Amino acid sequence: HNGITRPKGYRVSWHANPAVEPHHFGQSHPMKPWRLTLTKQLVMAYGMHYAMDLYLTRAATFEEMAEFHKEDYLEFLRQVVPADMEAPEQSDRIASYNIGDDCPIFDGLYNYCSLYAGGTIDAARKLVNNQSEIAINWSGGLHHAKKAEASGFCYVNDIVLGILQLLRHHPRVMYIDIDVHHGDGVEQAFWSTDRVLTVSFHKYDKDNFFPGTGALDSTGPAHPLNPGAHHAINVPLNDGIEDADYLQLFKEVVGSCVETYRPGAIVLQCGADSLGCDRLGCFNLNVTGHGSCVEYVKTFGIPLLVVGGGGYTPRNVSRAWAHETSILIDAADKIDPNIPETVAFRNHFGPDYSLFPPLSEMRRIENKNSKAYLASVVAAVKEQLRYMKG
Ligand code: V1S
Ligand code: CA
Ligand code: ZN
Repeated sequence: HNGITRPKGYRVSWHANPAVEPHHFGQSHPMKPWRLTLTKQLVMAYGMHYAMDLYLTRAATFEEMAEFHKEDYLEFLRQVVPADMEAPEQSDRIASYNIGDDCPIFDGLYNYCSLYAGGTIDAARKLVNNQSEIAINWSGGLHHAKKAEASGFCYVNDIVLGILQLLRHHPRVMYIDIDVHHGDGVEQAFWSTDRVLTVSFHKYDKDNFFPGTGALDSTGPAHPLNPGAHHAINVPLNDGIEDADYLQLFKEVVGSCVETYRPGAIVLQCGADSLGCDRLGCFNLNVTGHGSCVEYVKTFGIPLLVVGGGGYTPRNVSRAWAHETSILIDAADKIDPNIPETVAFRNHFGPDYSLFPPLSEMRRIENKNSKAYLASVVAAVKEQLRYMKG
């Protein structure tokens, strides 16, 4: 391998189960668990696995998932099969759990959900037990799932389950979400507690972009009896934001939040659909710009749980998550930007075979975020943080 070794002074654990990877959402569905295979192949071709503790994750148990989800919903996920989509006697339940085109029933659905959830729960427990300072589960990050409802390709909310583990030891946990979509499921789960501060950066268009929530002034129900008031931070953005503006905004918002809130642990959702050229996204971030956010969060030296999320152009998802793995093990400077000859599925990375192709040049979307707009968002967040101090 290429000289990546361990002495870092902190431990990074990698939590994965290859049994997640072969699940299929269906022909035309954009979510491809196979992107995890591609990510792992890149990480291994660079030798990054030598610098982490590798854990084969178990499936979360029914009881573990029931710490957030309703039992009748989990029971449904456990027994439903694709043929039930045609069964008239099942149609009411299927509709009530929001199963459909976005969240289809596919073979092995419960296995898929319990494996990615088990990964995030295991990763959180590693941090809590002081056996790791940074724990990574790229198969997790499914931020839209609700207590008794699937949403936006998410069935079980592994992030909520991971945060619940962290809350057993840490009085305050901060959640940061750089997926292009609003992290509505996590926000809603902790809507009425001051023990979790949620911060989501996302494209916001109430009527034309999923899920249509996450406005700047949506900060938690402002009732005097709600301790969670002001503990949801939303950074709504328009199409086409570029690396430099995004990073500056990210540092100002996240920096002020960490300073004010002083979390004991941070959960970072690294949805890669905020990259340029994403099949569903509309931002212009490069792999380096996306990675700089991860690097900045790492500088706080606070126990860190890193999860995946969206990302619909698999070659770029795997580039971003491999690069971010190298940042987390402090080896980004030892990585050759030319993708190794030895990587499996190397054809996916042509014609450039670079870890950092200039995504924003390839399909540039007009930047609709003025400097004045971004400055006004930062000002509003800082004003919100003043309320939070109490
Ligand atoms: N944007 C988008 C999009 N595309 C699809 C889709 C396309 C083809 C299919 F065969 C199935 C689904 N669905 C959507 C969005 C959901 C985006 C979820 C993002 C998830 C995440 O990255 O944040 C985390 C993993 N759904 C919609 O826009 C809803 C509809 C309104 C339009 C699409 N149809 C299929 C359902 C209703
Ligand atoms: Ca987001
Ligand atoms: Zn997304």
